[in-house]
Amino acid sequence: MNKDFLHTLGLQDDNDGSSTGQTGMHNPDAHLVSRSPVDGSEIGRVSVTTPEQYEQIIAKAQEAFQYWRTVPAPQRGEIVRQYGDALRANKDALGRLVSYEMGKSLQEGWGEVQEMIDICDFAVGLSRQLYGLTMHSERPLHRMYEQYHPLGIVGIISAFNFPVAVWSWNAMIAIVCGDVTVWKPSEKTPLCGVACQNIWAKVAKDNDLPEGISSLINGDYTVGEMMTKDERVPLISATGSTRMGKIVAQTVAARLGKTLLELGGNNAIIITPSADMDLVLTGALFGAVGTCGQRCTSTRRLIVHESRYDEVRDKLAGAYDQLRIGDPLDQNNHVGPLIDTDAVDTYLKAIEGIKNEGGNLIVAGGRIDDLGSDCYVKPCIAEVEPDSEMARKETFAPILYMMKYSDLQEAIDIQNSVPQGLSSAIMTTNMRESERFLSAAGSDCGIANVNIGTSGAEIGGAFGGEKETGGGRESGSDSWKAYMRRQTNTINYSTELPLAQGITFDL
Ligand code: UN1
Repeated sequence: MNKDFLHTLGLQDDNDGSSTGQTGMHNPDAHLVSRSPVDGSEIGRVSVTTPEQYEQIIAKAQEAFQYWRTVPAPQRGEIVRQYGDALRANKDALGRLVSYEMGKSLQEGWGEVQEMIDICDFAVGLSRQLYGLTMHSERPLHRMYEQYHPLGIVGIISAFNFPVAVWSWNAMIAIVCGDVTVWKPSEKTPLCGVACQNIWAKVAKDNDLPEGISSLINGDYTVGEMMTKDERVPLISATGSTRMGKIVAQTVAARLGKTLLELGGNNAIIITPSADMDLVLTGALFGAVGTCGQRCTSTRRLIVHESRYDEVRDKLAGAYDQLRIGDPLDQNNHVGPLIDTDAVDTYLKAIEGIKNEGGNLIVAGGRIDDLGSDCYVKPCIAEVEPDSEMARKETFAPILYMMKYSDLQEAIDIQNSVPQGLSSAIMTTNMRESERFLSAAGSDCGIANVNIGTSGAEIGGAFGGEKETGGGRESGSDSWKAYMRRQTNTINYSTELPLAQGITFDL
């Protein structure tokens, strides 16, 4: 395989990110080994950040913040614009790295870089729109308004499944807001982190910016913990499992820091009697097997009206038979590998769990042995009861649960009965059904779609969900407010000092 993209991104064998000045000295003792799930080979090594290096990085970030917060927001936006251009120039190489290090299809790897470019564009526009409100004071000759100021250092913890885009949703918004960022990428995809940082470092250097506006740290959860416990880091934005999120939330809350959490999903599509079958098939298929079932927004459950159940099941099973599984860099393939062999074990255990609780495998799953690594599996479909214990859990793998309903309220109740609340969808051509699904008594998720699957959210909307998904909102809309502190200002331009609420306090 041609691995020129590693060279393009500055990821030669001896480069572990230290050339960017961000990970400090080479630490010979501790490395993360990046192994491709595509062919099982080692791509490179990245040194683990030591506590001493972490201190240096935080010191540089604090220093950079003193400067960056004083730069006008539109000028900060101009730097993000340049970063977006640098991403355009590197889109092919970075997309290939994402695909090779993480295992998603090349098309999805490029799509992820496109999301980064899009959030840069969004952030550039936003840099002129960090609006606060003006209120009418109840006192004469007083003016009252609010403004948003940057918070400081934003710690970003991201997951392997979107190894570059999710960082950019946080970092690009935080940077136009005047914050500085410290990023701990997933230890499963560290080279994606180094590549993004290398691209940043060049833009920063070209503009004579201080080091420390964007920094990288690497390692396992113990490295993340240095940040979550650190009161110099006012906001931690973490994407990953609910298990991880609960630990991060408690650690950060113990010091009254802020968190923005984007955790597990258990996303369902309700398929109603009037559903358009072509939309159902495309939406459900891409949602369930795209990224090998490793999106937070992957479709995990189909809640199908009894009148359409057999049709959906048979057509979908037919479509699964056509899936080409294999090297994700080969554009003829639809589905690549899972991230690692631990993920394969979790997937196989889940299939055992489904069998144990009496579920029926319509499309059988299992490991595929002859495809280049031990990480390839066959996407499967299981027919289960609506109260299935297995279907309540998020298994980060291509397992799709199908269940029947007879009345829309029942379908909505099933959809809402799981602990997670990220994405949801209804397939219907009946306006009454779709409006009910979107109403306060409908889906309880952060994302609710009509005639679209559960995955593939656009960056322009606020992204995140409720309940065990963690409640955070990233990316578009007014998500930027989480990265700033709001200040209410009241100005008295009279010669009196009237007190609020009509109180008199005469001596
Ligand atoms: C994630 O899986 O963590 O909605 C993010 C989507 C993507 C984002 C997913 N745009 O599928």
